[in-house]
Amino acid sequence: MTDQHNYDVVIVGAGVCGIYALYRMRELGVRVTVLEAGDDLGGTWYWNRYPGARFDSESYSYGYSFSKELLEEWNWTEQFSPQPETLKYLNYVADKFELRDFMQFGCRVVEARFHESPTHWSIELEDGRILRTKFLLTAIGMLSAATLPTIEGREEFQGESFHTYYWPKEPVSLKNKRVGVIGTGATAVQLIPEVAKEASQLVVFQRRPNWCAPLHNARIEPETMTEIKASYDRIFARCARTPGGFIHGPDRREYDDLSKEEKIAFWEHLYDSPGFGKWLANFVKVLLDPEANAEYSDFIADKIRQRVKDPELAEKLIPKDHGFGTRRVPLETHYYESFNQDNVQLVDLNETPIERITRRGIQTTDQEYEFDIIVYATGFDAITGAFDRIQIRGRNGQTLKEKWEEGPSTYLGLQTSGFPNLAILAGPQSASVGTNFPRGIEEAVDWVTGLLKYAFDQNLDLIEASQEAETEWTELVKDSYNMLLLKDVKSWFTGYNSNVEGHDTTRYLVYFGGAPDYRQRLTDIAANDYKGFLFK
Ligand code: NA7
Repeated sequence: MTDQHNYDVVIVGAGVCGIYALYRMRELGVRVTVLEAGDDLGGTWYWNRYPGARFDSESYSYGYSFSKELLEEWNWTEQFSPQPETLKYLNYVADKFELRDFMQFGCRVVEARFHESPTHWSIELEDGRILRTKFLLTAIGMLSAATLPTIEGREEFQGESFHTYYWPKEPVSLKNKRVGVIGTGATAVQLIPEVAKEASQLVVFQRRPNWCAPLHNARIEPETMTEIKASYDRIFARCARTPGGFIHGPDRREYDDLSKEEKIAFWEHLYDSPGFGKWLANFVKVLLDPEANAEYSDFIADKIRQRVKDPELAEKLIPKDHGFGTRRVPLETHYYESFNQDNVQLVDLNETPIERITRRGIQTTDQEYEFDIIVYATGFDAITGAFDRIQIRGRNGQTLKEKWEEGPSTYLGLQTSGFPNLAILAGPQSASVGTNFPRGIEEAVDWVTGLLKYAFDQNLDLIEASQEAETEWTELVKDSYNMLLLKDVKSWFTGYNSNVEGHDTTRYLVYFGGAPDYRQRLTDIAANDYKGFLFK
């Protein structure tokens, strides 16, 4: 084994999280490399190139906060940055901090195996190379394992077809094309209005509608950017106080003390404001209490009815099986208006299910739809999917997939017993996966950096969560769902995915105790000599 293959730390993934983890490891001065399956850095923002892909978080709340110089230099041009600009930003960060030389692209990890005496991980790459590292950090994304529908005949289709995550790098011409889109999640809701502008015919295949609300994107003029730069301290302090790490935090007024008129006036204001406020700046009770939730859902349903001309179609676009905010709320720009266009059609799969994909298009129980392009906006094997795609073997050769078969169990969403020296940055059951992502990952990465420094400083050989601490944390994660209405709704928050075998029961993937609570716990644990971890 040459020195070139030996590291103190290997980071898997060069997305938002991996880039920052590398920055911190470089600061620590350890021998580190990043292994990235893609041909370049960017993760989510490298892969998702579909038209309309952009932040749903305010751009200035999404950038890294660790460098004042970076904050001063970078100019966002839109309130909600589109994918190309975000990718440019991540490249700018990597270049500015000279991180690129420590990244290896086109490196898919197929297996990572823990070895005792001497303690290390061996990492096998698809190209056959084997690397060794003391510590292994995963930054493999929470929505990076795309899932295609298990519909018969997919490979028979003669036109172009792709999952939104793998939207081709080369421009795809939609002009005068007949396009079919399967899915109506946050991705499809961004994509559909863009396709509707170009395609001669767009057919949307909807299984369950979502509660969507307007994004209200706008350009950021240079003077506004100057003001934003002067306010960064306040912006990040605000994000640090809210449960989701966004600038939007819940309205804590007593719901029942307000008149119907007062509530409606507030909701009108939210609906007309940019971003996630309609979901996250709402009254707390809306997400906890069925009646309050129904009132707000009715308000949003009326908005949909006002925006969609055909009343029958409007009803199809209004969710009936879950209330507002109990699944991830897609933010949209003219989504509902797209369905008023003559070239756009909705197929309700509850009425006419898809039977198969054919050579020419999609066959439902009603008819065959012919397409030039089929787009699968069918989502992800969320949060645990990327872990399942690598053979991560801990003590006694057990894989993480086997250990998590019934659902993940972790300590803090950062470590799991039986897999020493593995830090799962922003892993399942962390709060980071439920927050404005960069805010969550900065915290997770900083904390793990502290833990590794502690280990390096004391020449410790091994770090592992105790089984007891893990069991306690996993229970706490389950409890964090208890109060929320979302616990009874099938979504990726609750671990459901109809396209993945076995993902048809509730799995507890997110710590919903809120970012401030999570941060406090991390701080206390570190101050307590990393209570809950075993060291050797
Ligand atoms: P989502 O939110 O998981 O949405 C996937 C969509 O695809 C959703 O509407 C699904 O319907 C639909 N789907 C999935 N499989 C099928 C099959 N087999 N047949 C018909 N329809 C299907 O993924 P997105 O990519 O939109 O968003 C993921 C996250 O990315 C998002 O939350 C943001 O955080 C960014 P269903 O609702 O399951 O009935």
